Amino acid sequence: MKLDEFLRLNAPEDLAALTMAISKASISVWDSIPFKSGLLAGVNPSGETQKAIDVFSNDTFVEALTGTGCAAEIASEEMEEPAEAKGGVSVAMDPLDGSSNVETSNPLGSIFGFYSKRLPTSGRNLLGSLYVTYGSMVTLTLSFGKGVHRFAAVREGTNMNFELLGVNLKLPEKPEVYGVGGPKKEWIPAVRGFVDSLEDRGLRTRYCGTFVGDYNQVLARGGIFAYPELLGKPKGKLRVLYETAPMSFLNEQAGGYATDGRRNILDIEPAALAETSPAYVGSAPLAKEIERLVSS
Ligand code: AFP
Repeated sequence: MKLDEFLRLNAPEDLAALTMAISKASISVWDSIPFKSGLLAGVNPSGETQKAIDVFSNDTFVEALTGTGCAAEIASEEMEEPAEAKGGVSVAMDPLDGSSNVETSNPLGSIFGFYSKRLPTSGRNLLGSLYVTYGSMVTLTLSFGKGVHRFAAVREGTNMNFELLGVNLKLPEKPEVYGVGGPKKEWIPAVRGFVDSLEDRGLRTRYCGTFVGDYNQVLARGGIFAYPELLGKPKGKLRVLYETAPMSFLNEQAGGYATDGRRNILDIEPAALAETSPAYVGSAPLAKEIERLVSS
């Protein structure tokens, strides 16, 4: 089944239009990576160096989302202020997650959260979320609150279309992999102890340095991804609105749980667009275990 048909049957009209626009724009982004990577083009609001591909991805998605008439505003990791539009859904996005993976051709991704309220707001106001992976395949994994479904881009003549790859994805019961970001020597003690115990339980490290790539492995194999609280960085690195809340929404729909170490990530009320939080996302028993360890 093609993405547009699936959306016609399973999604509200506005979310369907936004998702179709993202799917088309994601192919342009993917196509452009070899041509636009590696060129410096400024600094983003968090002070990180922006590459031309970051700027291109941002602009491509903003234009596509605005064109649907369904977005109320579009907030992005790459923009200081949201782009205002005339529709009803607030969209928060990380247009190119893991851009430091470009040169090495490791996986990249894009993350989108569809919120019913003006931003910033809590993940409890998410209507749906999706992420795209640019890896061995271009995949689009989405949830509108009724399970998690995945599509893969396939070529048909001169077009690329997204075809259904899997429905109602669930985290496997037996966890197999874990990936933890940040410098190991800066992990708080609870995280160090937890990771040692994961090793003792036979889980294997899988870490590619892109949230969506690492989470994608957790969804397929069971386990946990974390960008934890660090000794000098209690709020971690990942942004609540653009990254951790949309992924937590989807992870919950796949039967998992996501915490900042003290509470469900979906309960965080971010005060600013770029607010960050530690994130422990994956199989529910493991995420609840690290929450107990961090909060005790
Ligand atoms: P970049 O977009 O700068 O490559 O950062 C990616 C990211 O935000 C997230 O996708 C990764 O999980 C995390 O950073 C990796 O950070 P570390 O390199 O500190 O482990």
